[in-house]
Amino acid sequence: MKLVIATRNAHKLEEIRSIFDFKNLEVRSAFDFPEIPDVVEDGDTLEANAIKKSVEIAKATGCWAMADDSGLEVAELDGAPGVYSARYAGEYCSYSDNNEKLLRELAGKSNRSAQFRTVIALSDPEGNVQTQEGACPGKIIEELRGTNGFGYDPLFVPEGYIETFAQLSSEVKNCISHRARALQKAHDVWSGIIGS
Ligand code: ITT
Repeated sequence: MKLVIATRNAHKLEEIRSIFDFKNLEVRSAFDFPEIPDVVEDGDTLEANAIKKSVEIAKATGCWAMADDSGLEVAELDGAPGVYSARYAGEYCSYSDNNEKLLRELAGKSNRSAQFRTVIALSDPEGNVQTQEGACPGKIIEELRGTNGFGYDPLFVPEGYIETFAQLSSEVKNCISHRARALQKAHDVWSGIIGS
């Protein structure tokens, strides 16, 4: 059985492949299907976008497809950037533009609580889809620290740690992260379908 990981984010792909044991599945990613156009992520929720990405890629490739939609939810900002995490500072912004905007929005605020949340969707080639979710609570610090990981990792300190995700090793991040928690649930529930 072939399964496509429906992402064009190389960091995310690496994390998913390190966390999830796909056993003897033939695993591909969206990078292996350059002819398929990017999925437009216009849903209002992480769940809607994860479902859209997995269903569109499953139908276009004729394979099972797994998609991850993730976001950073900051309490003081009423859950922003949330579903808009990738484009927080504008349509073609960089990770560093997003981090600078987040620091500006939180300047002078004492409540720095936040969580990362991931929804994983799994679709069969006909578009029958299921989801699992995981979250990782923590806080946003006042300056960038560390170079590992991607996105908002240099600003996020997970609960129970003093280092940011970008200072922690990938082994630690991949044990405790939002993505790890969603994929652990996915593995428990879907091991009869994929992996196991
Ligand atoms: P695909 O849709 O192709 O999978 P993407 O980068 O657009 O890739 P998302 O929409 O799920 O992925 O992610 C939104 C943004 O949230 C992403 O660009 C990062 O800025 C941030 N993000 C997601 N997961 C993260 C993580 O584990 N650590 C830090 N930032 C993360």
